Amino acid sequence: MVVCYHDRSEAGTTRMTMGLTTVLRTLYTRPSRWFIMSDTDTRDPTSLRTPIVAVLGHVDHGKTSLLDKIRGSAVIEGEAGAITQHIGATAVPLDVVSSIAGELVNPDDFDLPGLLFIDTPGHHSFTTLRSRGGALADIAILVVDVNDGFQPQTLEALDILKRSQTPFIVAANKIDTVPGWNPNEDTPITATYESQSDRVTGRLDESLYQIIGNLSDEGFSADLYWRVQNFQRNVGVVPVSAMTGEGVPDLLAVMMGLSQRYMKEEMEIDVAGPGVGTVLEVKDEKGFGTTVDMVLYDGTIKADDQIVVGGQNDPLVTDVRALLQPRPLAEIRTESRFEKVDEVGAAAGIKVAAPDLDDAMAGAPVRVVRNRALEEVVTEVEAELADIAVDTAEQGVVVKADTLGSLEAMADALEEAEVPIVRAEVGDIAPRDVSVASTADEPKQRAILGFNVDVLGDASGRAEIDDVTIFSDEVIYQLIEEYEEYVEGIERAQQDTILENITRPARFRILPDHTFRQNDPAVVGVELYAGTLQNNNTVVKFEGNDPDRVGQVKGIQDQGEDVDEARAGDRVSVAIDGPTVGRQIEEDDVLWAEIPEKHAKILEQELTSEIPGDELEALNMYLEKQRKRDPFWGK
Ligand SMILES: Nc1nc2c(ncn2[C@@H]2O[C@H](COP(=O)(O)OP(=O)(O)OP(=O)(O)O)[C@@H](O)[C@H]2O)c(=O)[nH]1
Ligand SMILES: [Mg+2]
Repeated sequence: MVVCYHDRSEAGTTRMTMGLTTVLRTLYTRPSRWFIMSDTDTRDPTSLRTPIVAVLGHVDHGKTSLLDKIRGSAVIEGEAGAITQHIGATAVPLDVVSSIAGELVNPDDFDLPGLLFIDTPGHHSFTTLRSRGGALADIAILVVDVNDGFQPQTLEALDILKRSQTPFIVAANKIDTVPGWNPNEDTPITATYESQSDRVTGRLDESLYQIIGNLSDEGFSADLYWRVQNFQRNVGVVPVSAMTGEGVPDLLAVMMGLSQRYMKEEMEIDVAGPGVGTVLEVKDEKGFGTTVDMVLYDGTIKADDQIVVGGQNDPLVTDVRALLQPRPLAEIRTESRFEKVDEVGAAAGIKVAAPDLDDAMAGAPVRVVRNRALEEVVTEVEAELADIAVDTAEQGVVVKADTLGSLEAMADALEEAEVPIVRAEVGDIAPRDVSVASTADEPKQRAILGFNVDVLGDASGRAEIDDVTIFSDEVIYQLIEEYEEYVEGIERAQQDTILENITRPARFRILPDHTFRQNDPAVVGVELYAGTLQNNNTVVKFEGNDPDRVGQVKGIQDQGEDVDEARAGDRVSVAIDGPTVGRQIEEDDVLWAEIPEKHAKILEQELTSEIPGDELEALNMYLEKQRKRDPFWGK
């Protein structure tokens, strides 16, 4: 499926200024199931899996509340039994979607079995949600708080959606918090919108247009969902409240419609085939040891299957000991939170208990072996892992991340920022990472960038001793910005020290009637035309283009005070050891500080932006003279 995101032109401001009410009326005149194509397909619906929907967004913008609301609404509709709570996910079957969405969804129009929502906590990296080199989620909901607007993790989520080409819609949440809002529980947005006062709708519109504008700034053409004709070109924005349920029918209808229309082919799977999935989290579970929470996106997994799981080093081969699902709420009093199941089919969230899972990595592939050669499956897992592997350099920074997916995203972002990586691994920052970082030759590479990971106690002490800087953040671009600022600081300091050790250009003239002493040393009054004259500078005089060394500065006095240097515009007296006034030098002569060729090269190639304009001018004149004699001088 091709998703075009970079068409900014369609979020035209003229359309946006059109009153929402006017627009909403047009929704009524349009068939409510506007996004369904005529469906003459007769494929066996049992071979279609549930689309996986990732719910993303900034911390506290209401992702979990939205899913709770959907579950809660189902209870009210008497459909609670139909909703199954999965590990890390909630499965909502089509008939439940339809009963919540009311007339917006007619189940006869669909053959997809429903939707599987994956909730991603704001502080967690949703980059875990990967599969076979792409996004694990087939489609996503980006939740944005209408009061809070775009926040760092909103931008991060957008970036990941863009990179992975995942289609998405935006849920503009918490519309009930608009001052004066008159709630109409669980109604479609159109109905509740019409019952609000103009003042209230005006304020809501403002927030919504702000969000649409923010999306456009990020390169996504967006509009309120009922105005979007082509969801492959435009991002639909759905105003909702997870608190009152307003707009939730619309949200479900759009998700269902989009999946059916654009994703049906990708949902075709071999239902009974060996399962394929992605590790969401590796967790210690009392009574089960190390378990993995995974999302199965293809085939089935059975309680007696052999599986291959991506590990820190090699693929792990192990036998499933138990498949665990959360117990329904009513049965929570029993000793275990989980109930064992014999088999699950895609798409599903499931906890797998098995021996030897300690080295499993979040974001890594899981494959069921079943009737195939083990070697073949191991090779498949290896190939997937190799696909994610980060290219490392001889020298560079150390990168740690919580999951394979986020490691990959970090590596991409660092490559873009032209920051080389010496080592990239999933896991917390440990002392041995500090050891690796401390071997870097360049100070700016003595750094560890940790995304969503902890710094183990002894690692931070070690880092201080070894002069390694640790950066850690929960937003990738912020992490990289922090590091870039640090590098800039180091480079500035380095240039300052280079500049201290380099001879600066200076051009000056001996003033007439200012010879205070003829020689040993000659003391003359000078005026600096350009640059910085420093004590101990060698002084040259050009005869045509040939520089003649005439002596060395042995003291500078400004109004009777000894100084180390003089700047352009200054008039100072200078003691020059070597020449005699009237022989090697004369009053009115123009003299120069000699710039060693190596220094001239560094100045021209690295420091032109660091030195003052007059000094640059002196440098260029000096270079010009030298290069007339020798075109390669200082190159
Ligand atoms: N008034 C109002 N409050 C809401 C709404 N949605 C969520 N909240 C509140 O916002 C807070 C955060 O909601 P959550 O659902 O936990 O947010 P989240 O996005 O899952 O947060 P993380 O998982 O921490 O990233 C809670 O106090 C909710 O009650 C809404 O539509 N209206
Ligand atoms: Mg949450």
